[in-house]
Amino acid sequence: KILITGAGGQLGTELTAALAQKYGNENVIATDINEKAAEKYTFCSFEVLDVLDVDRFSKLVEEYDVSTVYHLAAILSAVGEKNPLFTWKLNMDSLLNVLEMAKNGKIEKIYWPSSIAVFGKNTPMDNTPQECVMDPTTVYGISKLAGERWCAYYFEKYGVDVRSLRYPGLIGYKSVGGGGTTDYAVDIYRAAINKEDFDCFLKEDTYLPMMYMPDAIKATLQLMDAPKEDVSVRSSYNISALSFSPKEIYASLLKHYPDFKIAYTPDFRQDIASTWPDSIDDTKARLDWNWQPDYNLDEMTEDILKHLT
Ligand code: VAH
Repeated sequence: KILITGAGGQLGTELTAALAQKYGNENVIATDINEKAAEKYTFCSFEVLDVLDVDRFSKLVEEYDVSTVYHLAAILSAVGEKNPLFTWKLNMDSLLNVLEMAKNGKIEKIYWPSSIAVFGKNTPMDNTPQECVMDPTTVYGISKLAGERWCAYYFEKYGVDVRSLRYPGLIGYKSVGGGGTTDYAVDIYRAAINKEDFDCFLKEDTYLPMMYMPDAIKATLQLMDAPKEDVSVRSSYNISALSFSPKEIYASLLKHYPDFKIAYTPDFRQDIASTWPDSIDDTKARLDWNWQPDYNLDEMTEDILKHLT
């Protein structure tokens, strides 16, 4: 059985549905700290879970006979800056708890998302390599980088089968962003469709690596399906699909909504975005488990508009 934490979040909403479809509704347990997330889970089991509650977490794992945990619960980059110490505690303690459960033989396999937020000011910005200088500036980024090292440590020392991707900004239409620096690219579609003007919190020329949610789901399932011996990276894989600026996503929407208007009012999130790469080199993922994205920017826009209108 598969247990997902943070199942009410932007990624959790879509990944849980995909896992239920692939492995059967009866084999999936969605959990979230927010009981309102239960509304999304009429098709599978749902449990309220605070990932810092170690006792309840291991009880659920036992009760449901869980073998795989997708540990998605985390505080993201922008909101994390409002409460740095708690962000560190939540992101780190919860991961270590899951890794310990695997080390102690309670679960067999872990998926844990990392992020391009592990990179920083001294990281090469274009085609950022798998291995390079990593000097994150946000607590979220620091926790993801430390988390990556813990994952590699538990794999090397204890043979824990933990797998991870450094997601770029994820864009989907089925769920809303959770307080990240890349959320503008999710919100801009709703504004265009609702015929509202859009105020962007990043400058027009801020390039960031991004990915359409179906590609993120595909990559995650592919990595988790890969034979153990093919997974050569046990910290976290660089993974790439798109790279665009607010100006370019706006241009992509203008083709469908010629009257759509945008203004740029950069705030503290601009400072975060400025330290992240423009584009990512994901050669390792392509070589190890045949990663290849399906959507470019215009295809993503067309698909989102088709579903939302
Ligand atoms: C954030 N969307 O902005 C997340 C992500 C690519 C960064 O991890 O915090």
